[in-house]
Amino acid sequence: MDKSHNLLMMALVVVVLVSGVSLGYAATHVNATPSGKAVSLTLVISPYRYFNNSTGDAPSYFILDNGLLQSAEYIYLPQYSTIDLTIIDWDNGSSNVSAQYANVSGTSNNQVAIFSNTTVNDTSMPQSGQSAWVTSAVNVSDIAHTFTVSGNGMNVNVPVLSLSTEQAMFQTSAPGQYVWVCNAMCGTGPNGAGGPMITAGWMWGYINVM
Ligand SMILES: [Cu+2]
Repeated sequence: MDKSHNLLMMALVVVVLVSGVSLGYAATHVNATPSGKAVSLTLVISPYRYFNNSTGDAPSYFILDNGLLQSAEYIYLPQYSTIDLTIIDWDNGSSNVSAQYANVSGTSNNQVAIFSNTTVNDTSMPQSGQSAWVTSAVNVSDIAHTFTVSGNGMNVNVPVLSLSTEQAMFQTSAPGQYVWVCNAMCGTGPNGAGGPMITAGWMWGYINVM
């Protein structure tokens, strides 16, 4: 191997190392991608998270990160960035929620794309090439949960229907700590406002914008 080949090899090794490191970093930290590129955030709602002895299982948000369900108590996102949000809801119930949360807000075009929901005239399994229902509002009685962020210039509301996968884009604003909540009364007690509704990492948590 002559000198130019050695140099070429070294350059290749450097490129592979650098891209490998950045890929790994981006995959494990949702806050790692520089602003300008959409950052993926996938949330999963499971109805079967053990809460305690008297409640048993209760619905809970999780972050899907690198193939693992992680606590959604803290969601880390980069400042002034486009977030490509996917919510996968395995919960088939619906919950009381005030009518304002039936409207989609703070996402691009104030819209959400809803796939494979059994209450939106789709009784079949999702199929390849099937288009989503893109909408700015849903029927309030179909809502199982919401993903709602409010305050300090970051106002997002995505109503989540039972057994659906939803996708929407939103923008983060300045660095700081924000709060996400589910406004549907999906918890315990007479109004459904207890248990997971008041427990961080279940139906509310923090968004740390870095
Ligand atoms: Cu909820």
